[in-house]
Amino acid sequence: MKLFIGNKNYSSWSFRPWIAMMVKGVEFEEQLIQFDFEAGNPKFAEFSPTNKVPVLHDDGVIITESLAILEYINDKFPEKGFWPGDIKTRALARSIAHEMHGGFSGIRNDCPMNMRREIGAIDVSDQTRKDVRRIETIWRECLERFGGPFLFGEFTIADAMFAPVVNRLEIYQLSDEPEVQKYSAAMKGLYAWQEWEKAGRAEPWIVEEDEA
Ligand SMILES: N[C@@H](CCC(=O)N[C@@H](CS)C(=O)NCC(=O)O)C(=O)O
Repeated sequence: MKLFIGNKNYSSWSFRPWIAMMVKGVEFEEQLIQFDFEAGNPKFAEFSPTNKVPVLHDDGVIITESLAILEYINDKFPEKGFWPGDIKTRALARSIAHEMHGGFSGIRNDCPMNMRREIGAIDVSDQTRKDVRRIETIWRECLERFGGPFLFGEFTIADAMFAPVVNRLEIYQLSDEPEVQKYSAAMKGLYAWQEWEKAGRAEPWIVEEDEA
């Protein structure tokens, strides 16, 4: 299996399947293709039908869309617990994973993931403030109900989908809720998180439009 990803400093969608596979111990080859937004990312066309990353190639199948990649990995390794085992809990986990995938346009537009950015607040839109309140509610309810340290106890795809948000809430100082701080500490304590962050910080490339 080969996972094509963008810059670790900025590529929030790439981070999701990458961290899930690392946390669950799935072996894969990784290929990082540097963003070149000015030129329209021409190299992406060589491996990605959507011209976007992440993309997973596995034995003749090409899977685009972060959440579809995660579902494929779950199907391929059902024993690894990518989703909660209980049907109703799994439905909740899928609900919030899909909400992340299809929503939160405010925080996604105003606050790019940026592993090496120094912590500091920026002006954000009302939509972003609404997104942050909703994220706080989701995390608080999940942690209270399932006991942490991750949203459904053990790390699942739901955590992978929210991983870039952990970085955004921290670097733009968007929340001081104690539950957010606790959850962020659990996520940032993962070896996989630390490896991704270290690599992102070491990258020399600057993407101006992602420097908020
Ligand atoms: N909905 C897609 C979004 C993928 C996406 O937008 N990826 C960005 C990088 S994080 C990208 O490849 N951008 C390149 C471009 O738009 O030219 C997913 O879930 O994978």
